[in-house]
Amino acid sequence: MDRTGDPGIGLDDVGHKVLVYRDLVALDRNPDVRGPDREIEVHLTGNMDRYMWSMDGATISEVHEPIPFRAGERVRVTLVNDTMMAHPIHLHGHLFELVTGHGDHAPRKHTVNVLPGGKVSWDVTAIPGNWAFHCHLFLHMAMGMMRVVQVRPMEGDAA
Ligand SMILES: [Cu+2]
Repeated sequence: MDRTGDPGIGLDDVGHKVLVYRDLVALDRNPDVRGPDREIEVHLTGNMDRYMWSMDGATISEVHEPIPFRAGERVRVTLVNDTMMAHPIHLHGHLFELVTGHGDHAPRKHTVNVLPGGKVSWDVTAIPGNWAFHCHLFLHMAMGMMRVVQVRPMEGDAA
């Protein structure tokens, strides 16, 4: 479920106000306010007992295909955390807009923490290149919670 209104782990009963993702609002209007052209869902997966971490049930070493985007397209990415740990997920080369109800002043992030059992959606405008997309807990990344997002030019665009 959407947990962007929940305090982080250990901050439930601290006796003072805790800011949550939904409190964030961009100071400036977002540079790209188009709705998404398409949507993808990525599950954050793993096995706590064996300390195995993956995306969509497979590690980076088991998946040789990148996640394909087209340059300039607007993609809604929904991260679904199927594990019992929080994962701060980072996409290189981009700022994305969290879908937390702030319209054209959505907060812009390059990393978003996804709470256990939580899901987070964001919209991103794809920039050409091969971009690392991974959990920012180094051991999780090293164990395989990582992909490459490959952004290719649109058909017909000059190379
Ligand atoms: Cu992680």
